Amino acid sequence: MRVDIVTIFPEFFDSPLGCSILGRAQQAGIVQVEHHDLRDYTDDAHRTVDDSPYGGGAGMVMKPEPFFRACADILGGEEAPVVLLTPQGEPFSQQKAAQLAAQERLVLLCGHYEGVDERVREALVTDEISIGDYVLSGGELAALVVIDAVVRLLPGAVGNDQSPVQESFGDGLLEHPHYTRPAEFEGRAVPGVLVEGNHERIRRWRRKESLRRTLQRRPELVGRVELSSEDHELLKEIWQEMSAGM
Ligand code: 6GU
Repeated sequence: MRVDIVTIFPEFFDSPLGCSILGRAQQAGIVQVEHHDLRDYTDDAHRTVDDSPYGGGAGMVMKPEPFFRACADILGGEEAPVVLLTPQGEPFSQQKAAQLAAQERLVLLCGHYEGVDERVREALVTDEISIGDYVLSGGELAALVVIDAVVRLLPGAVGNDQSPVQESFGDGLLEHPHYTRPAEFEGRAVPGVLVEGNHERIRRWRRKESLRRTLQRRPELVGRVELSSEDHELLKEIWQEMSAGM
């Protein structure tokens, strides 16, 4: 996969793209991430990327021409999703990450100031993404979040090919609790079922704790997953334990 980022802060990306899974995935040739300085696509001596809004008011609006030139240069007639990172976008999700991970190329446009000229949205952008209901000073951090979530789904990016599906949201539920050695730490013991080594009991315990955690922290997610008959049994047990104050 190839990802092109268009930004007014290209330096922003050097360090995060160099470490961890993102760094290794690039080294391994699984993904190529390039960033482009939007100011390189201006045509005035001041390299102007913004201007005052038509109709007046506070704040500045990002000009359309540099974005159009940047995309024409980057894509050279090729088709690819062009994603604008903006708080007005569709809420980012694991499902959206999986959809983007299936693409050969992605172009990410980082918005700033009060916004981006609407014609960029109309004629250039195919997808608008927000990473949550809070305001960031620019789309750069959001672009990094999207890239991280997408790249780790690419085959070979995460050491164990199974782990991306097993974890939280891969199956729509939050993860069960995890433990490692020691078996007892400061008076807190690891649940016996995990130590005993009965794999069927361990599987059932994990599923139940995954359901319990999701029910407690993100109840709205439980309604969105397909529940098996075992899940219904486990939910009944959890409900009875909760009623009994356990
Ligand atoms: Cl994508 N951009 C900005 N500026 N703020 C945000 C965001 C994006 N997602 C959440 N807040």
